Amino acid sequence: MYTRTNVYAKGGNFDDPTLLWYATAVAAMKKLALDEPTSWGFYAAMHGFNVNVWKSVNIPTTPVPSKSIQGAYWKQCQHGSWYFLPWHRGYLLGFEKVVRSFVVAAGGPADWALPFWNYFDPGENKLPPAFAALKLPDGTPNPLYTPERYGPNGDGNVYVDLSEVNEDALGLHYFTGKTAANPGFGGVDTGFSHSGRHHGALEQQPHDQVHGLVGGQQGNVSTGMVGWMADPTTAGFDPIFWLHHANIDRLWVVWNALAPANTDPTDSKWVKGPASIGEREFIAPLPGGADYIYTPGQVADTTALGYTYSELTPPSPAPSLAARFATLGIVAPASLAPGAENVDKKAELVGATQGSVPVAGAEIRASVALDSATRKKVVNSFTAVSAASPEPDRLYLHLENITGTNDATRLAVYVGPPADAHAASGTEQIAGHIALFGVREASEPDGGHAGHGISLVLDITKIVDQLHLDRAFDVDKLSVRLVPSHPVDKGDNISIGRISVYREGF
Ligand SMILES: [Cu+2]
Repeated sequence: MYTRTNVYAKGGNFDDPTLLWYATAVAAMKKLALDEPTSWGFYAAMHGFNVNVWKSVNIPTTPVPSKSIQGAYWKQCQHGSWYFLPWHRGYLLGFEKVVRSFVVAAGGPADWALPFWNYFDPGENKLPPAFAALKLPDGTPNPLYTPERYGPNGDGNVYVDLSEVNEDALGLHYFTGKTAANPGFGGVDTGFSHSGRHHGALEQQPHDQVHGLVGGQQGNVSTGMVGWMADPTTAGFDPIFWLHHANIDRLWVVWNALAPANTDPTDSKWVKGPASIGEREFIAPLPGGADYIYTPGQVADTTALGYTYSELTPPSPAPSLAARFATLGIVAPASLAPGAENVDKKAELVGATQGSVPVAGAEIRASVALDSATRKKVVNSFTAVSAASPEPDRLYLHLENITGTNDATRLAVYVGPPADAHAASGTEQIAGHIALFGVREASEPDGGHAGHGISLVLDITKIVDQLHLDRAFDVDKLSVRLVPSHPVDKGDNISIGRISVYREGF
């Protein structure tokens, strides 16, 4: 049994032999040509490949393997899909075996395992020092360092801004959303989905956000070079990528153990993977020329795969339903079993913007018109709590079909009463942060998804609860304000197809 340990267990620097051996193996993999299946570039290209993008960010693009090899191995990463978690788990497993083989070849430990970076642990949100150092302890260049990593402010100071990330996904009790309102913990039913549309809750937060925060873009306007981590086509080139994904993989294990309802899909399309419906199989090269071909069902249990994590304690629990009832001042009926909340609910559109919302400049404002009959259902749900309808509606803000060319874009999203409402009727609140990881590929008209872009979801139940308490929800529209981390250049062509509000209730 291999144990993946916390990168900060020994300070996150080269006092930790795990990191020194990682650097040794990364250097060896980087020496191999791009068309070697166990090379650094080949493994990164399995996540994504685009000649022009690679050239634009200082990545060598030759020698490429044959078209058939590329077709089988490259551009495999699953995003906007219920395959997001299992595909990346197998990818990490193959990578870890390759790294271990180079560690052992260099005289290192046979039980080497990939560390994880849990940026949520106190004091550990800064890029681990072993990745920021220019030199190894022996004075040679550090293969874990890359200059194409700009951080949240575009100045090379790399850290995960904790105000932009959360682990709220762990509070969901369903892997796949059963309504259109919420894509669930692990994402929605898709086929093979290299750049899919609907990002699952864990994929969106913290996964996408950390990619955007670590990669960032150079300078303080959106025209600077995009950091490798901020774009799926280049992310695998950054040695920290693998530690970020080990943390996401770890959170999947944590989620499975949190509640009996937190089970993986049993649908054979998920269990047997896309190859079972005639699409590409999941495949990773192993040391010595073999391949690891896997299905989601085969990677669902990490113990069976022979590894575990040194840290599997869940973060402090998400606010309970009881807390919501207390805030609203209503009496809860017999408590809902975790998982029951998704069973019989319906999703319904409450309102949407008229047309698309262009995203440019330092601030963007939009107005979501609410349908009065549907809005009344939401209002009524606060007072109609009963055995048949055990919880008031939950509300979700959808940012649908976001298209554009700059994956490093991050936006803070605020929701409040209409701008023209009386000042006393409630105030704007932050709904969350989004990062447009994957937007460029998902916007390409010749991509697998006809250029639909990406769709992200923010749970605004708390905001609507507060508006309801402030008697400010009975309005015909809500205002939405977007604040980009960098002023967005018009040339990035970023646009949100529609901003909408969905209710999910009984
Ligand atoms: Cu990722």
